[in-house]
Amino acid sequence: MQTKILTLALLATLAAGAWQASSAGPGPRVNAGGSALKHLDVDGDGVISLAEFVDARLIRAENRFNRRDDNGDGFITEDEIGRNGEPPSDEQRAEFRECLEQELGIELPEPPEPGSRFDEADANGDGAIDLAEALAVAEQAAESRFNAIDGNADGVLDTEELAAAVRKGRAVREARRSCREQVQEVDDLLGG
Ligand SMILES: [Ca+2]
Ligand SMILES: [Ca+2]
Ligand SMILES: [Ca+2]
Repeated sequence: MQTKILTLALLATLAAGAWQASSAGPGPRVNAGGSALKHLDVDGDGVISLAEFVDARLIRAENRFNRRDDNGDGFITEDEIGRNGEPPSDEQRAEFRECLEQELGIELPEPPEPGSRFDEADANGDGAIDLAEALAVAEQAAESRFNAIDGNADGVLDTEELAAAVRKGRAVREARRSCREQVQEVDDLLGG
């Protein structure tokens, strides 16, 4: 039993060492999650409250809203959302999804129907999303994200929880990048 615990502790130390070595960049490096804490901990009590988390997310949502609102009329239309080049085909989407599930070793939830997110966000159904509607969606998303990160469910995010979330986020980003490349490679190979 004792040996097992020692081995696990050793493994954890080695893993931490490997992580630090692989992430050593130029200049001093804050621990994973450390800079998130510095940014988000407005009242400086060393943890992130739900309010701190949601506020930060709403500021980002407002900036994103303004970027997307191409003609600056205060509404985002489906047209303005779909302006980021050609959307991936169903086939590409399916390949990407399969690859991601393999890389991350998880089963992803069913993707939403195309357009359903827009319709959900468009609460009053006038065919455009205004800032209040966009912020309502962002607030809900922020709350569920907060709860997902709050591993011990004590209503605040501590440094350990932040570090774990940052590491997981990095792994997901890495998997997405690698899967995008894989899907692209098949396309490049097969042509048009
Ligand atoms: Ca705080
Ligand atoms: Ca607009
Ligand atoms: Ca917590």
